[in-house]
Amino acid sequence: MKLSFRWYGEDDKVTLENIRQIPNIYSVVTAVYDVPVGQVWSRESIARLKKLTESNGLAFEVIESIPVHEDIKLGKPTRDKYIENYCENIRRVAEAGVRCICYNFMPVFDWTRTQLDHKLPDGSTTLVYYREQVKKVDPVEGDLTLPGWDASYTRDELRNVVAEYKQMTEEELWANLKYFLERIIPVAAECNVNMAIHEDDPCWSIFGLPRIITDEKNLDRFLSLVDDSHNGITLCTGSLGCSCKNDVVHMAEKYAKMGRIHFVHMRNVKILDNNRGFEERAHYSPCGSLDMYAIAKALYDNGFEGYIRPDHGRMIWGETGRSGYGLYDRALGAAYINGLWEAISKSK
Ligand SMILES: [Mn+2]
Repeated sequence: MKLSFRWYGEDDKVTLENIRQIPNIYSVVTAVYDVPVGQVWSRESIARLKKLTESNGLAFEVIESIPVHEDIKLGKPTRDKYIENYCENIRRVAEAGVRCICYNFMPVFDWTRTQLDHKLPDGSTTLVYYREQVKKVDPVEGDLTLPGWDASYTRDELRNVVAEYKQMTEEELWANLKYFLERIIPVAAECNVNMAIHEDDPCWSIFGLPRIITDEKNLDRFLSLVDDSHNGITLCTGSLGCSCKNDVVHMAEKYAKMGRIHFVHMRNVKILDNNRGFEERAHYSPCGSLDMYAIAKALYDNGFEGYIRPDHGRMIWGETGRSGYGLYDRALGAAYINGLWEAISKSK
């Protein structure tokens, strides 16, 4: 595995100098943040990221993410222009040495949590999703909002785009995803870049909007839409693992064996009793509901050689900053992943 770490660019409080001191670190995971969704990234911005990264001894091989414009997900007539831009971005980052691109196909809301700083008994704070609180939120009629919502929408724009999705069936979203993949995967293949879709987070429908990258059955369907190794997945253990219906160890084994996992997000979640939701927890298996050792072993045993990054961390030791993306707890996660991987490989 190639250990990697997300970096939000030059505005990130977590610096490349911090990241390079994590043992065994190989690549950063980053993106161009200075252009709106759907536009072509400038070669200058890409080159600058590459230069900064490499001058700190880190590889520039993973992009997270090139976001997919809503018109593509909605299947609007304007989608072709945005898909063309998307293909151009694949070409440009590939020219700069990028080998893996993470993206998602979630309507409007991307990841959803009800609180970003829930205090755990040890005094650390973490992201949580409590179903009771989500039920109270109506993104169209209500006034309540949830943290993490795309601030680039005004209230009215949000109402409109949500209303458009409410008309859409899951089958239509599948058709739009297929249309997108049929156009981008040949470009990715030509550029030798692996596309790695991220599962929906959480992996169920919210606010009545369709969500499809949610479970094994749907991942099978996704991979068959364009049956090419460049059409693969980001196995996000926390996104899949917040539903007890998903057997993440089995999925790691199955999709690694197929050679379709290109990127792994490792994090642990605690599923709460009585369908109350979940809390993000420290990476160490006993802190949550997932068996991180078994997941790492399933990847190792099935020949996984791609990128792994510690996913969200808690805020610990008084750190403040971007929720889920502080330095300390993610670095603990990275060290834990190293430990698991070393132990597994040496036991062979
Ligand atoms: Mn993730």
